[in-house]
This record gives sequence, structure tokens and C-alpha cells, in this order.
Amino acid sequence: MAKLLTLTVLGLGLALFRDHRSSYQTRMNAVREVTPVELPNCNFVKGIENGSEDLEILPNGLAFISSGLKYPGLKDFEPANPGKILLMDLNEKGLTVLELEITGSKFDLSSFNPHGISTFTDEDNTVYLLVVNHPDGKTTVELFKFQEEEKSLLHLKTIRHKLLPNLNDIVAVGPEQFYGTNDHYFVHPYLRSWELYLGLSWSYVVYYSPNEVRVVAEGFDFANGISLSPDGKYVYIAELLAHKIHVYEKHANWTLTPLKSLDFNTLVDNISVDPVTGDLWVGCHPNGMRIFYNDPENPPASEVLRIQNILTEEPKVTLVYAENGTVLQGSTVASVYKGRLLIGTVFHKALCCEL
Ligand SMILES: *[C@@H]1O[C@H](CO)[C@@H](O)[C@H](O)[C@H]1NC(C)=O
Ligand SMILES: *[C@@H]1O[C@H](CO)[C@@H](O)[C@H](O)[C@H]1NC(C)=O
Ligand SMILES: *[C@@H]1O[C@H](CO)[C@@H](O)[C@H](O)[C@H]1NC(C)=O
Ligand SMILES: CC(=O)N[C@H]1CO[C@H](CO)[C@@H](O)[C@@H]1O
Repeated sequence: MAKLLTLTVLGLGLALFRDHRSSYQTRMNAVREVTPVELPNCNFVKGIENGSEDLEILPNGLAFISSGLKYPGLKDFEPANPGKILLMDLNEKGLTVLELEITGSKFDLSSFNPHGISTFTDEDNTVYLLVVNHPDGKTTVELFKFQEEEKSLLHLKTIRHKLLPNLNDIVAVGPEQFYGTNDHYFVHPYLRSWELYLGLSWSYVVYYSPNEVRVVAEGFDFANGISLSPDGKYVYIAELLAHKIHVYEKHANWTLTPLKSLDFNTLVDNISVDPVTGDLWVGCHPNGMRIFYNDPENPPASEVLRIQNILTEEPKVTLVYAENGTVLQGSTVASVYKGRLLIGTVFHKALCCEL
């Protein structure tokens, strides 16, 4: 009897393992290959070789780019160097970046590990840059003031909160106010890999302001990119391992209610919204195994999707760019400015293409 029970438990365990393994492969989109989609005129951005994880383009064509992310399981070509924030002017023909100097006595540059970024411009045209930071594996949000003349970022404040344990991306709705995605639930690396494997879907979205912090959406299988519609009425959330983009209605009291979801055959990472047309531009990983388990022989591919009319019955989804990793590895984000598309990656280069 005991033996039978043991066998049953073992069998059940194996069945569960098999189930999880197949669902893991589905979540990772493990068998997906890319069919190339090319753009006519693409060039690398000079000075970016080791990551351009997140980027945001201001209405005047200046782009902030975060570089040098250190994240468990993801490749990093410069483990000894801290991360940085780069500035690029998309009005200029030459594709170059400069590193923004960071000033402010309280900020520790040596442990700077920037992840998602977001800007907020106030009525006086002061530009604030909010940066998710992971110093020593923890999560903070750093608030900077952009000083255009000096080409520097003045550090104003470090935000920490127990509801912000593992932030990935944020979207600012004020200088000290944002929505953020916690991509994982566990901080511990061992538990975290099990969570990733089992797909517990405990990842969630938080609203933060100095007076109030609360969970506004939950149950995600790795909530990743987050963005706002140009009119500020809707919040878009990318659920990486479920291959979905969710549209939430945002209320005056900052709560969110689900409106609709779109399914894709790719791991949707960061979302940027064209301020003019309202289109969503999404950096994607066609095959999750290649991004999470780096193999130089089989580099992670890149894909960029454009979603038009997302609020209508029939949104139009276009695969704008797809490449098997020979040119560009692991695209995370894509954003447009005046007919140019800027594509960023986790740990690789950045590409700028004419549309
Ligand atoms: C990228 O990292 C490599 C070291 O792996 C270094 O030699 C190279 O200069 C870095 N490139 C840039 C643009 O920082
Ligand atoms: C927030 O506003 C929405 C829409 O008006 C309402 O349904 C909801 O109950 C409010 N929630 C809280 C916590 O105030
Ligand atoms: C990727 O695509 C290029 C060009 O189409 C091709 O030469 C190369 O063999 C492909 N690489 C892989 C790993 O599939
Ligand atoms: C801003 C943002 O969502 N950044 C994400 C882009 O993609 C990378 C790779 O998965 C994420 O780790 C970033 O958090």
C-alpha cells in the first residue's frame, strides 16, 4: 500500500512536472523561430554595445536610454561597470549618444543598476526622469531633474517601499507619482527561479504617490512594460510570459479596471506609446529560452510590433521588424520620432531605422 502510494505520488509528481514543463515551454515560446522582416535603412547607434534596456523619447526628440542592466539570468557584457543613462538627439543625423553626468551628493554611482525609466514634464517644462534602480539586488526608484544645458541629471530623491520589491518598469504620472510593474514576487534568487518555472502569476502592478501606495492590478505571469495612452485615460501592461497586452481603464482615484487583452505569439516586453497617433510600439522576444538562457551560438532574436487602434474592435497589429539575432539581439523596446524607429536591447546594441 505504502509502495503504491509512493508510486502514485511519484506519478503525480512526474505528471505535474511534465505539465509544468510543457506549459513552461509554451510560456517561453521555446520552439518559435523568426521569419525576417526588414526595414530599408537601419544603422547602429554609436557608443551602445552593452545594452539599451529602456528608452524614452521626449517630444523635442531627445531620448534617454538606460544601459548596463544587471539582472539575474540575463547576459551582461560589463559586469564590473555600473549602469548609466545616455542621451541621444534624434534631430541630428549622426547617431551618437553621450553619457549624462549624475550629480547630487547622496547618490551612489558605483551601485547604479538602471532598469525601466519614465519621464514627467511639469507646467514649467522641467523634465523629471524616474529610474528603476537595483543597487545590490534591491529595488529603488531614483528621481532626477534633467539639466539640459549642463547635460546632467541632478539626483533629488530615492524612493523605497515594501510594495515595490522587484520593480521592472514604471510610468510616471507626476514627478513623484507613478504606476510600476513588479515582475517577480520573490526576491530570493532560488525561489525566483522556481516562480519563473512554475508560473505562479503572482506578479502585480502598484500605484505609488507619497501619500498613497496600493496594488492596482495583480495575477500576472511576469508583468513587464507599462505605459499610458496619450489622453491619460488608459494604462497598457505587457504580460511577458502570457504573451498578452492588457488595456486597463484608469480612474480619477488612480484605480484600474480591466478593459481588454490582446494575445500575441511573442514575449511582449516594453511598450512605448506614440504621443501623436496613440499607436503602441512593442519590443518583443520571439523565443524566451534564447533571452533567459544565453547561448552565443543561438542568440536571442528581435521583434518589433506596432498596434494601431487598440481601443477599437479590430486593432491592427503589424510586425514592423524581425531579425534572428545576427544583427540585433534581444530587443526590449522600440519608439518612434519623426519617421525614425529606435530599437533598444537588454544587453546588446541599439538600432535606428527609417520607417
Ligand atoms: C562593452 O563591453 C566591452 C567589454 O565586454 C567593452 O570592451 C566595450 O568597450 C563596451 N562598449 C561600450 C560602448 O561601452
Ligand atoms: C475608484 O473609482 C472607481 C470608478 O469611479 C470606483 O468604481 C471605485 O470604487 C473607486 N475605488 C476606490 C478604492 O475608491
Ligand atoms: C539569421 O539570418 C541570417 C540572414 O537571413 C542568416 O544568414 C543566418 O544564418 C541566420 N542565423 C540563424 C542562427 O538562424
Ligand atoms: C521599461 C521596461 O519595461 N523595461 C523592460 C524591458 O525589457 C527588459 C528585458 O526583459 C526588462 O527586464 C525591462 O524591465
